Amino acid sequence: MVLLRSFEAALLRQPKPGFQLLSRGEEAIAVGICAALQRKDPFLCSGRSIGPALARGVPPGGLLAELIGKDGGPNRGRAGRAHVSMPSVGLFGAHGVVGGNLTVAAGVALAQQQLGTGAVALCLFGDGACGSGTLHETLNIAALWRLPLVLACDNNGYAVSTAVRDAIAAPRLTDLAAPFGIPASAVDGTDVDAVAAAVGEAVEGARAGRGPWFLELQCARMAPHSTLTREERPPAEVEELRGHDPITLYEKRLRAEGILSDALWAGLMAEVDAEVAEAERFALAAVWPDPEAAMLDV
Ligand SMILES: Cc1ncc(C[n+]2csc(CCOP(=O)(O)OP(=O)(O)O)c2C)c(N)n1
Ligand SMILES: [Mg+2]
Repeated sequence: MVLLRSFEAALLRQPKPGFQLLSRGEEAIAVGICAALQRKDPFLCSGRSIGPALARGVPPGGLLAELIGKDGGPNRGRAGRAHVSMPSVGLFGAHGVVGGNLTVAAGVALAQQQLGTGAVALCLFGDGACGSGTLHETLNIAALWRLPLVLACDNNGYAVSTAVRDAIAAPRLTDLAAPFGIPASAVDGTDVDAVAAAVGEAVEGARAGRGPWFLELQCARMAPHSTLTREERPPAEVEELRGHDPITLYEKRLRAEGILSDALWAGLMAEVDAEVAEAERFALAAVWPDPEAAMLDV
């Protein structure tokens, strides 16, 4: 989680950081999910992909290069955060279209079922996708065919500046899974252990053939919607969100439990600083893509 936070700070230091959707405040979701997945489990995420991509194992240097448009990224700088993918580490893509990853994830899950890989697909999408037809189509077909699919909704309360309560008629997002008979649970998405436990239960249930599961991961976005969006939420509300910082909460808990000492914390910070510095060196040294190659693989 500290690596994710520090990586994003390094990204913002770049001369042209680009149009980015940061994972600040949502690190426990990315890390908790990826801790519960096996390497063979395909993971799809939304355009808020930086934390999820790092947590899944995309090398920080390559990801930074990708985000600033360098040839050294896993997609040679042509995908950016909206479409970054790296199947070799199990990242079956970020998806820039809200709700667009859900039907793709159903297909990926169907492939696992038909090929008998024993893998479970996990699709991470935002609350903004909950009003989208693709969620309801995916819930239906996943339930009907008992697909090995976990649908994990990152509920940070907003789609840009539209609050969930102004966009979704269901009182609780977990209600959306009920008509299809899909088990659903709401989880504190600022608690990395709670996320890992809930995702682990859902993934292992799907792996055992019990079909899909819907998870609502409740969290707080600690930055404006994007690096190019001004903060539109009420100042008092934004101030209150500081109390939901998943890193601070976990640090406090680990200290209280006697697991984390000052020395261990300092060591972790030094490790992360070195990893991020190395990522910056890699990304800065990477070459720009050849303009001739712009339309390749499109
Ligand atoms: C179909 C579609 N409509 C609009 C957009 C523009 N857009 C990008 S992100 C976003 C908000 C998404 O909200 P949510 O799903 O809650 O994810 P969050 O940004 O909160 O992580 C919107 C409307 C888009 N990418 N795709
Ligand atoms: Mg949202």
